[in-house]
This record gives sequence, C-alpha cells and structure tokens, in this order.
Amino acid sequence: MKVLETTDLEQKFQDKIDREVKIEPNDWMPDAYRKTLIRQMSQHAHSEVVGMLPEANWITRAPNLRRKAVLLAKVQDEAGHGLYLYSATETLGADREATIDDLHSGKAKYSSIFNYPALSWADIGAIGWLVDGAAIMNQVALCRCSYGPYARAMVKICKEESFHQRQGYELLTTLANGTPEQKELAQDALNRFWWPALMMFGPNDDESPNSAQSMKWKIKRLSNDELRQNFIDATVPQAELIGLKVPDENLKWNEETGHYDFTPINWDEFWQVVNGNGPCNKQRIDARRKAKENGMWVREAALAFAEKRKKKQSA
Ligand code: BYC
Repeated sequence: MKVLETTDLEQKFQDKIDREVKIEPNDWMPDAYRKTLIRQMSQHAHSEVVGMLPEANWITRAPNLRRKAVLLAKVQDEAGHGLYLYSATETLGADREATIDDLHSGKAKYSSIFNYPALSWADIGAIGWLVDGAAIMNQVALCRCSYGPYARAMVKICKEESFHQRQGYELLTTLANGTPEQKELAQDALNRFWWPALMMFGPNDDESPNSAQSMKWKIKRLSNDELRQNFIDATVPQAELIGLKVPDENLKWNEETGHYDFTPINWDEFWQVVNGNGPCNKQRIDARRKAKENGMWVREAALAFAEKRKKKQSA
C-alpha cells in the first residue's frame, strides 16, 4: 500500500476543499488548519459567553414583561451558542477546560465589542440591531465554511441571531418613535455602538495576518473588508428609516462603486481594546472567572456523583 507523503496529503486536502467537500473531524487535515480552526472557533465560543454579560445586566431592569422575556430568551440563546461552539471545537481535539482557562488567563481573545458597556436600555436595542447584525453578516458566510461541524453549527446559530437582530431593531424603532428623550437615548446608543460594531469584522484586509490562508482553506469566504462594507450598506438605510443618524460625517453613497464611502476606522482604539485596555476588559474576565469559581461546587458534586455511580455499577 502506498504511504502518502505529507505533501500528497496536503494536495488531496486542498483538492477536497476546492471541490467544496466538507472536512469532517476524523479526516486528515494539516496541523495549521486544525490550529486556525481551534483559534477561531474557541474565540467565537468565548465571544458568545462573554457577550451575555452586557445584556444580562439589563434583565432585571427591562421595562415590561414582554421585553424581559425576549431579553431572557436572547441571553439564553447566546449561552447555547457558546456551548455548541465549545463542543464543535472539541471535535478538533481541543480540551474544553484548557480553552476556557486560556480565556480566564487573558491568553485567548474574544470579540472586542463586548468590552464596551451597555449604559442605557437603548443599548440593548443597539446590541441586537448592530452587534447581532454584524455577527450574522459574518456568520452567514461561515455557514459555508469548509469544516463541517463549524458550518453546521452556524446554520442553527444564524437562525437565532436573526431573531436577535430583529428584536434589537424593533426595540430601537420603538424608542426612535417615542418621546424626544427616548429618541435621544436611541441616537446616543447608535453613536456609541456604531464604530465598535464596524471593528467586529477585524483589521483591514491588508493588515489581517490570517485572512489569505483562511480564504484559501475556505474557512473564511468573504474578507473582513467585504463583510464590513456589506454590513454598512445594509445598515445605513435601516438607520435612516427610523430617523437616526449614523455618526460618520463622511458617510456617503457612492454611485460608481455602488457602496457607501465611510471614514477610516480608528485602529488604535481597536488594538487597545483587543490588547486588554478597553473600558470593560477587566470587568468581563473577572465576571467569567468568578462564575467558574462560584459554580465549582456543582462540578465537584456532579463528579462525585458520577464516581459513586461508577463504583456501584462495577460492584
Ligand atoms: N475582536 O487576521 P485577522 C455574537 C484578532 S459573538 C477581537 O483578521 P481572523 C454575539 C484576530 O483574532 C460573534 N480580536 O483574524 C454574542 C487575530 O488575532 P489572533 C463573534 C479580533 O481570525 C453575544 C488578529 O485580530 N463572532 O454574535 O482571520 C451577544 C488579526 O485578525 C477581532 C466571531 O467570533 C475582534 N473584533 O478574522 C450578541 C466570528 N478581529 O487570533 C452577539 C468568528 C480580529 O491571530 N470569527 N481579531 O491572535 C471570525 O470570523 C474571525 O476570527 C474574525 C477575524 C473575522 C473575527
């Protein structure tokens, strides 16, 4: 039987990707492909879990029962997405506990957006509309990712994100059509969340070290800049429809390109936030660490119970 050289294996792997055949957990894959996926998928899982924090803060202050029920459901969905994505990451051989420890030690990244505070009830609308809106733009493309478990996880997640985006837009629409004070709250939330939402797509293509390889492997189907532009083009008319102003003086429809022109992003702010110096980085990681410590007795009790049952069965 012929033993394939790594280069043959790599060629066959790339051919499969080029033919749009999904890569499954037991298939051969280059180490670098596995590492890239573990990096991106675990960061994605962390983002879902850390992303619960700014919104969960508002559950007790929701203005009525309907809003509270919707927000509760949304935050629970995010927890589900996190668990789903940690499981998908495990199919690549990653150890879940080690992955979570990397988040708690500050070694692993998570989306920059969740280091900004939710200061008012209108921010809950802005998060749903803009943050989930940006997430869907990115995740619809990830439904066609070459790694089967990630692509399939994205299909379910996108359906839920779509409800999240709509509930946020509906909330802000209500405020924008309310009293002048309510409209002001809505505008203020848009002012604060617009630029951080654009940063969610990552650095510009020429500054993105992982993009070229991830595009070749069809992990990424559209580049950071393409997704960001699609998001702007889709979102600006939505803002106009509800009478809010996008906080960018240079925002202008360009007839020639068929896209909006916009002011370059403040990448210094982005890297400050990614590197741990955003307004809420410390608070977010402290909250996750504390949640693990506080839940330790549940883990210990579950392990003790499992151990006891094993002993009983083998007796
Ligand atoms: N924040 O080479 P690049 C949600 C890092 S949560 C922090 O372009 P890549 C929701 C990047 O990791 C949705 N770091 O990277 C939950 C890389 O550093 P490393 C979250 C960022 O991976 C609750 C470096 O910058 N979505 O929906 O090719 C409530 C260079 O970047 C960011 C996902 O996670 C950032 N914004 O592309 C509401 C989607 N951007 O790792 C909503 C999955 C970049 O080399 N992830 N970096 O040290 C992706 O699609 C890609 O990883 C990215 C970046 C487009 C984000």
